[in-house]
Amino acid sequence: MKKKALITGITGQDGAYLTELLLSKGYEVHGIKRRSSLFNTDRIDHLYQDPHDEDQRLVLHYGDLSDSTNLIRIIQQVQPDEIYNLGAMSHVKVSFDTPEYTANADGIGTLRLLEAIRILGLEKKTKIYQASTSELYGLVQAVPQSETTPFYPRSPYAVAKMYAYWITVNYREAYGIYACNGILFNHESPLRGETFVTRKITRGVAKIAMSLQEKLYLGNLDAQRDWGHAKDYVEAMYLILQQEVPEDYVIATGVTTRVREFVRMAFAEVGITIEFKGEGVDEKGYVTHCAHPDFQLEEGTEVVAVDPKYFRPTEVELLIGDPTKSKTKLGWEPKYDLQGLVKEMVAADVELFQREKLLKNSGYQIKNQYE
Ligand code: NDP
Ligand code: GDR
Repeated sequence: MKKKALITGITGQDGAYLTELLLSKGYEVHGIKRRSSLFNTDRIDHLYQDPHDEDQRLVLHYGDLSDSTNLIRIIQQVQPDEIYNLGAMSHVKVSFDTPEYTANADGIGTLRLLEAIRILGLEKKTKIYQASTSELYGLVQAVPQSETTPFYPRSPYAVAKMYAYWITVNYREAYGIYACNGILFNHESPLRGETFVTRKITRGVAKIAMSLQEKLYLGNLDAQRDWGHAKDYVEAMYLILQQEVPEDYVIATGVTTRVREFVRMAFAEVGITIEFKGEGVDEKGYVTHCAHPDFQLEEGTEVVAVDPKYFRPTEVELLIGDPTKSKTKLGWEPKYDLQGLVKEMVAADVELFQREKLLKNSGYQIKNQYE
């Protein structure tokens, strides 16, 4: 019998990679997508199957984590063996603007799924993975952060995810549901949303190199993150649901890097060396050398500046995970390092903007997009 998985957040970065992985393992994959006024399935369109095909392996359902009746109906219809709850308002800065919605989708949304399992009597059949986050650690209590490090959330997003974390643990203990938290540290890819810092940087670098943008404005350049590749991290999600006993796991690389260093590495990928000068809001990045034959940037050109509008009311300064448990118990090991990740992301954005540049050179108007 084919296993069935239901993925919330299937249209997101992780949803797309996880769908590919589960399809490759022979699963029938069901996903919940939100109605939107524009197409929002860009990341999974390559996996699209004509709904008239007989052997339907990828099925999308309209739904929302804020709608219990919808979730109950979909779960009743699908009868999934595994649910991966990846759906969330996942942007930390935006959660300060939409705190109530974030609590509803990211916190109560998890409760709605767990209750659906209970209401439908699926406690013994359906396993559930909760997309927990290193943001739970927030204000540094100890490093590296492991499964036993205390939480101190620093944003409405992290507080909502803290509720989701504990309600997952509680339903496991109270009702015997196979329910687990993956406490995942930041993971990126060419599919990363454009407003998260790594993708904003790789897009900015590609556009600056191709003279489509002059400057990259960023917030806190000192923040330190433990960045991995989303492809590696969806493997861990899958493994977490394949164990004998349901448990919670930290998924991280164990290496931390400042935002400033990520910027430097991304520019280096297009042959541009930059140097930072100044402090705080006055810090700027200047070109010191441009070695790429196709990109012409003069020495001394200011390409990075700080804009305080990207600062957060409360910041998470340092994240560095301890993946010992996932390595020993799950046998999980990341295949990518940061250098490989940066290389892949910059190459993908250079390719993307080469197409844009071609259009511009042919007289087409290029759209502005707001970050
Ligand atoms: P994305 O922002 O790329 O994707 C989020 C997904 O959730 C999208 O499919 C989005 O739909 C969907 N969604 C948003 N709100 C709702 C809602 N109310 N009901 C149903 N679906 C909704 O996130 P990632 O793929 O990067 O992350 C996946 C999960 O993992 C998230 O829960 C995130 O918080 C968590 N996480 C991510 C980490 C990371 O570094 N990437 C690290 C740790 C945890 P739409 O496409 O329509 O917007
Ligand atoms: P984060 O990711 O908040 O860690 O949440 P993000 O990439 O948004 O920020 C990382 C760090 O970079 C600093 N920063 C900027 N961030 C953004 N977005 N834009 C900027 O211009 C900028 N300049 C500096 C931030 O202040 C921060 O310190 C991500 C999300 O995927 C969450 O859903 C997930 O739970 C965590 O990772 C783990």
